[in-house]
Amino acid sequence: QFLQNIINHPVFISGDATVDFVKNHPELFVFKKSLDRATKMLSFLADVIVNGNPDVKNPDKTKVLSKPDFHGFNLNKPYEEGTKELLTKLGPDEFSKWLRNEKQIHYTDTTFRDAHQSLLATRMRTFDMMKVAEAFAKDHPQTFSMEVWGGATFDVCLRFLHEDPWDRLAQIRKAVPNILLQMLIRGSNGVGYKAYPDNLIESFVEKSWETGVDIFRIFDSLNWMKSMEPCIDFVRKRTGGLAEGAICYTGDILNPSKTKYTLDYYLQLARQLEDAGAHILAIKDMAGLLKPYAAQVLVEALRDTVKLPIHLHTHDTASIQSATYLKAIEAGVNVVDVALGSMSGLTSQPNFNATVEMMRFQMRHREFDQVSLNRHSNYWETVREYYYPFESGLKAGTAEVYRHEIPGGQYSNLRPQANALGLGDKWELIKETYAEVNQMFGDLVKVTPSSKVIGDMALYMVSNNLTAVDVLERGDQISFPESVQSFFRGDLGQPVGGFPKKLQSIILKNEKPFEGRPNEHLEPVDVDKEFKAFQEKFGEHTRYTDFLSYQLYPKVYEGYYKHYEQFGEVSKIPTRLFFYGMQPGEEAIIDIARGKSIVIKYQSMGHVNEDGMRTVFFKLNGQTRNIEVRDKS
Ligand code: 3PY
Ligand code: ZN
Repeated sequence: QFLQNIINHPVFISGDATVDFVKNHPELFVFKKSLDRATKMLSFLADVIVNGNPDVKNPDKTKVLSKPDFHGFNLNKPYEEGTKELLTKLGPDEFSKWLRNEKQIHYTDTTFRDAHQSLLATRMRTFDMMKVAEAFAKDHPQTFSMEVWGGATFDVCLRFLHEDPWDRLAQIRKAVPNILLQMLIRGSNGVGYKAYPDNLIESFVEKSWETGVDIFRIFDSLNWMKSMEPCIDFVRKRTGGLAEGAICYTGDILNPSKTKYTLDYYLQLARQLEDAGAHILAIKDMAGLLKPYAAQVLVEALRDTVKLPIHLHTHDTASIQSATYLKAIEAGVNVVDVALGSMSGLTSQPNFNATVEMMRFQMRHREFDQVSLNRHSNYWETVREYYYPFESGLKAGTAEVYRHEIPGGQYSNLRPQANALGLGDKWELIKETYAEVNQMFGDLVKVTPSSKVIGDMALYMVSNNLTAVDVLERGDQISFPESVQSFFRGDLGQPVGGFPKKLQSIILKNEKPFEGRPNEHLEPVDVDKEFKAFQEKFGEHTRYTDFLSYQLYPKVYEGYYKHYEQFGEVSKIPTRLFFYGMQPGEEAIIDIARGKSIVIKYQSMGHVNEDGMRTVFFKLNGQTRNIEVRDKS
């Protein structure tokens, strides 16, 4: 096989092989088994060449995508100790005390999670992260944490990127051993859109810690303590990590006419989170509604009310959130969430690079190498281009957010959802209706999954030309979206102030709602039995983490598994090729495993035959490979 690889190698054939030929071409050591992997990869590429990536609806054929720039990254330098080592040394309770008393401001970088969830519909691939994860950890060891997992990334990894989210986490952990890694978990809803049995969440938390998560930011989409308490408990009991309890911020505490989500309301929630055992308190401002002066009042009051360190998260949708950070930092906040320059702003987090500069020469400044931050930002600027089909279209900050209150993470998803329903030209009306539905539903805390319920209802009303009056007057003849019925049944818990009763009975018809914990009636998963059944179905090679993915998203996992069987590990394919295929004559070297690469050259594509198939001609490590693909056009 080795000899075959040599004599078929293009460099050898061209007569250009030198004494270093074998040393410089690791692909010569790629043997039969990996050729199977390679064939699967070629099948995927052939499919994208012929049919396009189904996730990219209207690729711009004229678009020129530049190569990412790694200029200046020095991987030979050692890792410096960071917050990860400190947590190991102090343990979670002492770490919490240490953080509370920190004088300099700390930063969490959200580039690997919320930034792309909020700008690019969560599509950022592991491939692009792994190019810079190690460099980031070596260049910025003073970063408090990196948010890299959870939220919508779990679902999107499996469903659209055909990647294993657990592998992503493990790879990042390996590349970032010195900085705390953070995830977002939706309390009893885990990383899904509904409540799961407690023992499943417990096991999920434990495995997440074992795979690499240190900080669990725990929230509930209705600020319901009963959904957050067990999760805080699991982090304390099953991991050595930090439980960060979040209050989701909505409304405006400085608006005297708003009486539901008041300062007192948030202070009481903070006390409850502290009593439940949280190590850190997060203010999760998912829509970017926390204005600068409100932040000052809130942070000062929270510092007086609880002994926990305070971690502030916001979205820059209205474009004034750096002022919010300034006021919050003056008021004593301990950590703020930021994203690297080119992945910041708009529905994402405020700009990391610029926030550091804002604080320079001030008492609470923390030193970061600006040149290095910019270098990392420039890398992402180029890479972001590859994801242009997933951009939300928002071009400037918008104060409209104070009216519709759409969370940043939902904004970039709602628009493609609207387009898919043929409602692209009704975007203004959809945002208006979103605000209207929020009022109809009693002014909710809106964040996944409660925000999805409002979004679903708004899309439903717009596509059916319904107004709020229609819903109230003719609702008994309307069959509402499943997520809306489920919400009014109490499946997501109880909203602040309860459900609007009249609307609830219209939506539920004769069904009786319940008021307990949503997962109270769910049977615990019989893990031994179910894992065995899972392995019988999917094979003994599957892991416990696969089983957890399946438990959370059965259909999505099945889709992922089938894709994997057919196309193998597509996460290794460079992003441009993954989304847009290859051009005739183009050659690519792909690392399919550690130290193993293959050379792929796409040559040409044949005509479609009477069975609707096309042959795609490649060279794989210099040898001709023909792949048959069904033309779906
Ligand atoms: C999520 O739950 O995915 C969020 O990002 C909420 O803000
Ligand atoms: Zn967010």
